[in-house]
Amino acid sequence: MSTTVDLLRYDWKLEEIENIYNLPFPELIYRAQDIHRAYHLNNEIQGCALLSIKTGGCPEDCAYCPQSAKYDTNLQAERLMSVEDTLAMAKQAKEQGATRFCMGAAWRSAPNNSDFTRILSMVKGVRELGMEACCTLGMLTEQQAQALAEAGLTAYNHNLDTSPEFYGDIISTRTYQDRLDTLDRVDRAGIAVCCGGIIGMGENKQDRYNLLQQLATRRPHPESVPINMLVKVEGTPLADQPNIDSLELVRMVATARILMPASMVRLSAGRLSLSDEAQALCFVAGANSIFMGEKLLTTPNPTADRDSVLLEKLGMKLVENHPVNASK
Ligand code: SAM
Ligand code: DTB
Ligand code: SF4
Repeated sequence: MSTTVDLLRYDWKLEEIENIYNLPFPELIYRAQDIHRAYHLNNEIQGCALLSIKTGGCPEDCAYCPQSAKYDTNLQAERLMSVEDTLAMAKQAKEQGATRFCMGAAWRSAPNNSDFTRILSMVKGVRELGMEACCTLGMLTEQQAQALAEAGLTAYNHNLDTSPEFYGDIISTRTYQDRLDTLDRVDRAGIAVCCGGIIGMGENKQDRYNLLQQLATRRPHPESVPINMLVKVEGTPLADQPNIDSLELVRMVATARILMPASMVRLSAGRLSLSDEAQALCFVAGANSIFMGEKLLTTPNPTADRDSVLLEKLGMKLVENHPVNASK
């Protein structure tokens, strides 16, 4: 794919992003689909499974997150899962058709103790199952990123979530620069970056363009870009946010696809509140990955059965063997 990869751009201007996002809908979808077809098999979706390996009790104050210890969300905090239980879940996910297994921990930053060694064993075990392994553990040091790379980690998820300008309204316990620093360490360790954001937190459109610019001017582009729609959880400061129009989500997906042609665009949290039609539009707009299984980290998600009915109706299928694509 060297010729198409050569066409990737890293100098997107805000005005260009705004113009793409606001194109007449048919034109936007046409352009996104055109680019999607040049870089991906447009009838295939990658299935990723998500497991919360360490739940709740997080010291951060992310306003959207049910796992923050600052909010009373009725969530039972749990210690780090065992390697054995984690790998049993990975095996099950593989049987359901997932090719990537994502392990999430409610940490501000990855610890430097036996828990981290356990994570390395989990990563090795997932890779031995023939799956891609992804982790999201909070901030990482250079050494931790290196150790994860050596254990065979495929990708590290670390979201920028929103624009630099709006970030302080959502999280006060860390800075945007903290996030960028970890992303750079992940890049330098040679691990693929999975980085995206959330819409529906009360951000304005400018914040969405700014987030997209942050992502699309990274070199290389993130290997995968999760687009989450806020899952409103009682007890969090964002519990009463108004619903967003699903067509805004489609615009966000389409714009991400146009700006970052080779990346996987993952239709992430929030699918349970989307109609089949809205999900289908997201796929047409270039989303080519989903989280499978009845639970995200702590909130519900469509079941694998329900997704297979949807994909069947759309004449689409899960990717059988997804090699991490080169987005450099
Ligand atoms: N603690 C680590 C961190 O924040 O990087 C990893 C886990 S954290 C739960 C992973 C991502 O989940 C967040 O960056 C955010 O984008 C997403 N997320 C968390 N709660 C969400 C919600 N209620 N709705 C949508 N996305 C959410
Ligand atoms: C991402 O962007 N979304 C996933 C994954 N990366 C780790 C997490 C969504 C979490 C939704 C809220 C919950 O289930 O706790
Ligand atoms: Fe903690 Fe991550 Fe949730 Fe923020 S998003 S409160 S860092 S688990």
